[in-house]
Amino acid sequence: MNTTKRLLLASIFIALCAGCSPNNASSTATKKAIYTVDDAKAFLQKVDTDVTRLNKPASHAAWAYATNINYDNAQVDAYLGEQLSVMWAKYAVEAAKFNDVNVDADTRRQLNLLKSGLEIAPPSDPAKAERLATIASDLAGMYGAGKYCRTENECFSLVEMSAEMGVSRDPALMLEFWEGWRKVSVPMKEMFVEQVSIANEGAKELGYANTSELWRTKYDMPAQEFPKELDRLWGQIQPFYESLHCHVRAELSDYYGEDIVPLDKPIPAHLLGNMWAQSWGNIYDIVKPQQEMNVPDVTKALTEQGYDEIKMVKQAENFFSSLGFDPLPDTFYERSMFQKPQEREVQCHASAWSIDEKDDLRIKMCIQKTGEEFNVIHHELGHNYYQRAYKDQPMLYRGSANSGFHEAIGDTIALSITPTYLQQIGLIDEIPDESNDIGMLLKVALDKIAFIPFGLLVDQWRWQVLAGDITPEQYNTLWWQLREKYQGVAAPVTRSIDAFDPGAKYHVPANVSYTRYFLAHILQFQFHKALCDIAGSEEALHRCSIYGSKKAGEALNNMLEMGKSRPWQEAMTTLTGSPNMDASTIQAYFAPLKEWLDKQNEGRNCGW
Ligand code: X8Z
Ligand code: ZN
Repeated sequence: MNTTKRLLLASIFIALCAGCSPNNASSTATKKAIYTVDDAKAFLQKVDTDVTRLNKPASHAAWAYATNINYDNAQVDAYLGEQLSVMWAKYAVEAAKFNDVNVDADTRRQLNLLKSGLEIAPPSDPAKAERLATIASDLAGMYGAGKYCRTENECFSLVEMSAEMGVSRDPALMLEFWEGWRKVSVPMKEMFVEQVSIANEGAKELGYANTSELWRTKYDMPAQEFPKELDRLWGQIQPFYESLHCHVRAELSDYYGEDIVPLDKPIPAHLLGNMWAQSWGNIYDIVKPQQEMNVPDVTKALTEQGYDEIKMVKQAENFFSSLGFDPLPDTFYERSMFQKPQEREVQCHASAWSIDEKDDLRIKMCIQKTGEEFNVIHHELGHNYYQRAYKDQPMLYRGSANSGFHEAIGDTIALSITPTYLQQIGLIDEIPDESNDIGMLLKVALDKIAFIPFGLLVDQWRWQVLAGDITPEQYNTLWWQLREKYQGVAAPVTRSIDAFDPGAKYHVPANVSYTRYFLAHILQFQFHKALCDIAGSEEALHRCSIYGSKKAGEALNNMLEMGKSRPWQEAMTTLTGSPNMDASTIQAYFAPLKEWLDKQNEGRNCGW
């Protein structure tokens, strides 16, 4: 997440002049003669200055609230978030006056980015805009401060329950936490419904049918083409996912018994080592090959080597430095939040910030000393290095080529955390030979391939919700239909009529689109391959680490510096030589594992 996060928040007081509406054809016609190319450029300059100026205090307020959830910080966060999104919406509507001016391609791109830049658009009715801002702030606070209380005196935070879901093998405890966490989202539903309705008014004022269309319009292709592109990519992955699912279900059934994991049904969602069943690396020990495999246990290594939170972050920074990126500023270490403070509520969901869009970079995490979190640190730093690389672009280009790119950079680097790299930095003693590769590939697939259908379905749900295609009564049912359809997982217990399970996933109350992660999981393999080629690696893709390659670093930086100044297809070409997103690199990366899985699955009943 980057600073545009501020623009998710809603707003107040938008003074629309009659005739500025993009839907008002006659007034546009009368005005087209008066506006020139220079006017458009001057307008964009003013937008840049005004938004940049307001973004800074709004970011400080958002940071203060996210790292200290209380009533006062919520007021300031909501107020400044509202000011910023109202300003943006006003300019986005005003940009329509240049619709018929024959501007150059660059100016047109900025005008288009301005129009589609908001996630949640405030309507011009000040009361509604204010309400939207309050809802956004309240939902964020409810998620961040959310707890499950077993008894009056025994409560658990999400961090505590997530940690337990990763290591527990006790179905009753996992079920308790699974259900417990989902109580937090029940009271969110009413506000969420209200938010959808107000945001759709705002989207209409910008000229979109609804917020769903606004969200699908951000990908340098027609909004109706984008879902087809996702279907195509999912089609490339699906057979592999189904093989993985088949193996995992069979092993879980062996472990817990067929009464808990039936062999012809979706997998119960509380048994996969993760609160949302979105990545499954934590159950590697249950599903691993029978043959002994030496797969580095990074969690164990970190503990044995006495790594604390700061050392984990410094080690991740060191990877970027080895590629030739400048060190992070001292203020990064002074101002970041690496640990959950005891005395106050914070939003623990990991995020990366560029507060002043210059050098004030920070991350906010409640770091756990695990291999999984070591990866998340790389993920977050990827955001920070991207933010720094595009900081000199005009405001409207300060972002990633498409949302998936921002999420893919740190993950790309983390794909280089291979046994060879771990040995180089002293975390393990010896590099396992190739006979251990299946184990290693399985571990990566449990994290990355298992994630892909989840990455897809969250917005399949949201697009329908935001388009108003389904009623609030159908929200939870649709959620579980999609969970079953794409992931082959099911709720372990019947969901009550008031359940709002999507709200128990951070990005729903926070209004962060989720397609970004689906795309990132495809892009990161393409980026990894391109960088390995540039680094001159002769290893198999899953053994390649670009650690220390200045050439790879330079190639990566060339793409990062572009920000969103060009269509993402061009950024893609800059690094990979091809303008297309494509999952065939994933197929190549995991080819030996697919073969192994298919052998394991012989004679098994697959599918759900
Ligand atoms: O939200 C995140 C990052 C912050 S942008 C930690 N991720 C998604 C999630 O946790 O659900 C990374 C992978 C998917
Ligand atoms: Zn991220």
